[in-house]
Amino acid sequence: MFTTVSSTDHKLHFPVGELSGGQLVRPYECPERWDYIQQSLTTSGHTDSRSPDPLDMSLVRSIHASDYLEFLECAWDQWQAEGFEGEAIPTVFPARRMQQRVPEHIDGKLGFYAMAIETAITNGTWNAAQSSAAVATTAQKLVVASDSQVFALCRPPGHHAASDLYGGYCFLNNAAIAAQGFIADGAKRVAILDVDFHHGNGTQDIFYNRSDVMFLSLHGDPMHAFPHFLGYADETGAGQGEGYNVNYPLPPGTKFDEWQGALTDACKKIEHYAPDALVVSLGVDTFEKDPISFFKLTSDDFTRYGAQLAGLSLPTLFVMEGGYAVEEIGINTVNVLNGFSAR
Ligand code: 5XA
Ligand code: ZN
Repeated sequence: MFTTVSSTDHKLHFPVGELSGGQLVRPYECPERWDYIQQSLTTSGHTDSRSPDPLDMSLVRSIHASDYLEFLECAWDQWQAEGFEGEAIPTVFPARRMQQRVPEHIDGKLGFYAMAIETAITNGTWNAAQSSAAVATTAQKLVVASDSQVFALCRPPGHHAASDLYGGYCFLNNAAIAAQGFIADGAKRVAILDVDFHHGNGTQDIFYNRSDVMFLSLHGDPMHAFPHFLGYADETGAGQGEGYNVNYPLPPGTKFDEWQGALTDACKKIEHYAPDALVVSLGVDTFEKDPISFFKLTSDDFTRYGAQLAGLSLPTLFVMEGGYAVEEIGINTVNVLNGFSAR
């Protein structure tokens, strides 16, 4: 049985608008996602749950730049101080051949720190982001303490957040902070396996020059899928990190057999790396009915790959990322956990 760490503070972040397909729509990343997952956990017997401990900001600072953290903390107040009445979204960016300076005006700051514009900042965003990171770090400590099966029900998600970038619904990189927590607690090597449909550009960027954290990601080919500008197979790490970044970009329409082929290869690489702990960035937007993705996994496929991950026999922390087919998000998430614990 899994222990779940979660916090109702996720509800503090509930933007009402997302620019999608040229229209302002209700964000796909909505609070009900959390409710559906909680319900499925309860009905399937994963009833052991707990709230997070206070967030260790020094750990967060070892992953995120201090100017970025200050920006996140103050963005909403600065936005309001300008008299703006809507939600804070960026409209201008430091594109090619422009200055990479942090402007004083909030419009400039938003563009400087954003990697995408679907992600609004609102009144409760900073507190919700901190609670999500606290969920991940508390869960990480539980894995260290008991080697038990732990699920961090993080919301907002984290894998698109780089040390100084937000977007793709992410503010603090929960999986990266948890991985750093394992290192701080004595792990020599940690592997992060990202099975969300979207490439975890933030996680890759954070660890790109490091050999103590290996990052492997299965995702929609960025030629055709968000985040478009990172996630290609030729991104293999740099400096000390050369060879410790592995991307598996997969084409539109990918079904489980092909997806599992990539997973099997990733698992072999993880075995060879022999990490002390594994962090799984668990997005279930690989599901065939997901509204913003193009893989074709069925609900049963999630159980299958959960069992395959258990075969690695590693202390494992599951950290929630994306998934927007809200009716099925709970069952698909629980299927991974059930597959993992049944093996
Ligand atoms: O894993 N990332 C996501 O699910 C967010 C994608 C945002 C696309 N605009
Ligand atoms: Zn995703």
